Amino acid sequence: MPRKHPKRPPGKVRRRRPESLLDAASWGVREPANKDELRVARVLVNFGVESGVLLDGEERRLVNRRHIPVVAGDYVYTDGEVVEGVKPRGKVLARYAEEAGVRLVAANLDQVGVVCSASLPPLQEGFLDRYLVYCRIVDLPLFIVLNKMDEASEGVAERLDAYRGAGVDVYGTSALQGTGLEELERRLRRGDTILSGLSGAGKSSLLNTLLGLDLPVQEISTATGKGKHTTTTVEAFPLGRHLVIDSPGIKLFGLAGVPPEDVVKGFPEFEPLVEECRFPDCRHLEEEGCAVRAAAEVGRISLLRYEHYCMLLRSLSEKV
Ligand SMILES: Nc1nc2c(ncn2[C@@H]2O[C@H](COP(=O)(O)OP(=O)(O)OP(=O)(O)O)[C@@H](O)[C@H]2O)c(=O)[nH]1
Ligand SMILES: [Mg+2]
Ligand SMILES: [Zn+2]
Repeated sequence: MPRKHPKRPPGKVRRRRPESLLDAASWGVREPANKDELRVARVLVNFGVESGVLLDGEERRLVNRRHIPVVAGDYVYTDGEVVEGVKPRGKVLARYAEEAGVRLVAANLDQVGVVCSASLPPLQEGFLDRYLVYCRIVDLPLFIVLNKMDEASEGVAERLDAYRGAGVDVYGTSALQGTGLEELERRLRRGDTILSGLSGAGKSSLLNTLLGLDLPVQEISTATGKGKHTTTTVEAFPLGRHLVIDSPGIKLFGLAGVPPEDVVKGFPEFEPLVEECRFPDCRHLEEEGCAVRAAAEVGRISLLRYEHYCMLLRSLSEKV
């Protein structure tokens, strides 16, 4: 029986959501005064009223408190029945959506796997670029999974060469035929990983094949070529000593609160060129003598990525 938990102290306002992606990690972190008397559990999934957790190696449910926000991957303090507080988080994945604002997705991550489709939904480089900017800023290693290789459209794998050039590992897989999964599994065993990306790319299908799960999957829409947002909760599954986390597909990775001058961190292939720019404070937009722009124009670096850089920098600069 879930224990009735005490009401919040009077006058305590509901915690405001963070406004910047970069503030999301500390959202609702609260260490109880009696933490030394409590046990620590790892959150696998937040069901709302309760959380599914790992406590001493066993899967259990704990009652959530409304004012203590928890996400998959959180370490929480508990008396064995109720979540009493959240431990300070390590690296997190947060996202921004116009309707919902900044959302904390999962916590205490070692890496992010962005799952893309080699067929439908179509590959969107701009989407990858945004993930890369966020992950480089928070220092979370990112890798790309190019799934549905069994029906790959022509030239799609080569479009990822720009990312390989930027030091990003790419894994070609087919959840349907089971190819490329050993390499992917080796990568997942390196640390706690979240799989993220567009709806319909095959995140849940990959975990079903890899871990023998029965997560719901749904065909993409024949009318739009897009996924149907089948997965609605962020849920972690143990894989060896680590967790692998399935998450709902997203439409756009917004970069709310990212300082414009940090955008360049998502474009490490610019780095060796920057010192050739005429002006030391070159932002690599229209400045004269910009070596980055010159390299993009002659194809030494990806023109598409350079254009995305300019777009991102302009859009973030306008907001401040
Ligand atoms: N041909 C092919 N189809 C695949 C593969 N992996 C997944 N699919 C199909 O793609 C569709 C979407 O798969 P899901 O696993 O639901 O995709 P998801 O990324 O979890 O989608 P959301 O939960 O909406 O974010 C399903 O019809 C799958 O059968 C693959 O490797 N090859
Ligand atoms: Mg899914
Ligand atoms: Zn420049």
